[in-house]
Amino acid sequence: MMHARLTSVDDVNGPAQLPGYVPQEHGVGIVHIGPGAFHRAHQAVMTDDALAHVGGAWRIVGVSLRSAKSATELNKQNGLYTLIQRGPVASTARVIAAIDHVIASDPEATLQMLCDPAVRVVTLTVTEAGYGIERESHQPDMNNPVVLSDLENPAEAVGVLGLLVASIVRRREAGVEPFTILSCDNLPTNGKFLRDGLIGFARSSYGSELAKWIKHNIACPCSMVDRITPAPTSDTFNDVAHLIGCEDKAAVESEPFIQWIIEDNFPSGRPGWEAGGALFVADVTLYERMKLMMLNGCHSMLAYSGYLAGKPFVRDVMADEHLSMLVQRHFDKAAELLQSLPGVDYTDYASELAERFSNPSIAHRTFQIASDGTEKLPQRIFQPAMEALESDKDVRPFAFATAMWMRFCLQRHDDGGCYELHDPRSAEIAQLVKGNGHNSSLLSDAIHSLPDLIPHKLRLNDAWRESVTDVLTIALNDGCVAAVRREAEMSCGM
Ligand code: CS2
Repeated sequence: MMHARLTSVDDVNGPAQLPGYVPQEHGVGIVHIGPGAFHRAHQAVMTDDALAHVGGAWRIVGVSLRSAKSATELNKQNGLYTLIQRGPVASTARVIAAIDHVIASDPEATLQMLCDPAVRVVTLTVTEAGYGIERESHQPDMNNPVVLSDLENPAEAVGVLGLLVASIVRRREAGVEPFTILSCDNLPTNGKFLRDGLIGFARSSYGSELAKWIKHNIACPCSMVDRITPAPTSDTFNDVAHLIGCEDKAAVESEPFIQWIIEDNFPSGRPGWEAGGALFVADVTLYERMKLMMLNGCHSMLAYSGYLAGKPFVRDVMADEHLSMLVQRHFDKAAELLQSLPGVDYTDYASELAERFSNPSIAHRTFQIASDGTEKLPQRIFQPAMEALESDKDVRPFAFATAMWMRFCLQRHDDGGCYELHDPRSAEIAQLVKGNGHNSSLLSDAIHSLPDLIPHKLRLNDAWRESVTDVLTIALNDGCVAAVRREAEMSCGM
């Protein structure tokens, strides 16, 4: 059956929830960089709730710096799209109207939008790799070609740091009040990371006076975001067509759970995101650590081990006797490293995570989570591993995750079938593992030698190295299913 395309809420003739406000009655107040599936399932939804319940001029203009896909799909639909929230038993559909339009790969139009006095908040979901900031130093990454060219020619910037700093300069020159910049990526102290990167970029490109001005005038609160959002598939689009009675190529799907914990520091105002459930706190650090180390850390562990053990989806991992034990072990050992957080019980948090991961209606691919390991593992696995070593706690779960990632870097299954490594450092990794893939010590040495990745303390620690090699030996000799089984039996006292 052919459906009309969603271009107005009047097109919807199925059981979908419609926006509780008239979009045209609200002006734009937010520029969001990176309007992909996660943004559409998270910040845009909370903004939709804020517009419906609190109001204000807070609609969003999306900026896509890489691909034109979201602009093409959303602009055809006047920014409207459907979100399916898939619960274990029933799914609900909801049409979101918070996005006004999307600008794609157009730095000048982006700058103009960023300089609009109506824009008071800039939000970002550009992934761990997208900032162009070095993780250790928090300084602009000089190995990143976009950062380098933006530094040489800041007036023609095309990257995240360059565009933000250029717009700060233009606004300041025009006497326009500064905006607040809110990072929504899974990085520790994401606001501070971004702020340091902006100050470093400003110092190198425009001089120390601007750097100082940014330091005193631009707020970059930290935030922790959480919602499991599988990449949309043809099932998403078919289900949406059925639920709303028209075609929607910008649709996304997610679990029902949503969480946003935000440092309350918005000198130029903000939407009433509380209406969507956002929690404003003075310090986000402990929430961030909890989520990164328990949810994301465990996700990475189960993505590598699960994918290699033949489990395409997270729900399959949770249905497996041995893998689910390793998931529980990971939660327990990560939780042991966390300081207590008033009002939060880490045991309850772990049970809730296990339930979310087991949701049978969510087809979250282990392969999707396995992408960008070199960007994700430092905060999810290596940092907790260092803390475990320092406090004499169990380092084994983190060594297991690391070994399975190293095994994953070989880009082949036990039966010889191949897959691609999606990682910004895939070429370097491929070079390092060449000829070393059949020997656990050689493979471990090769990947440990990747510059600026695994911290020195771990690289030089014998217990850590032995654990990694031990897991790799079984995985290479007996296969990944055997490595998972042995790990579960060994560490869970089976
Ligand atoms: C996942 C996250 O793909 C990944 O690396 O761990 O996207 C995870 O699903 C979200 O952070 C959940 O909020």
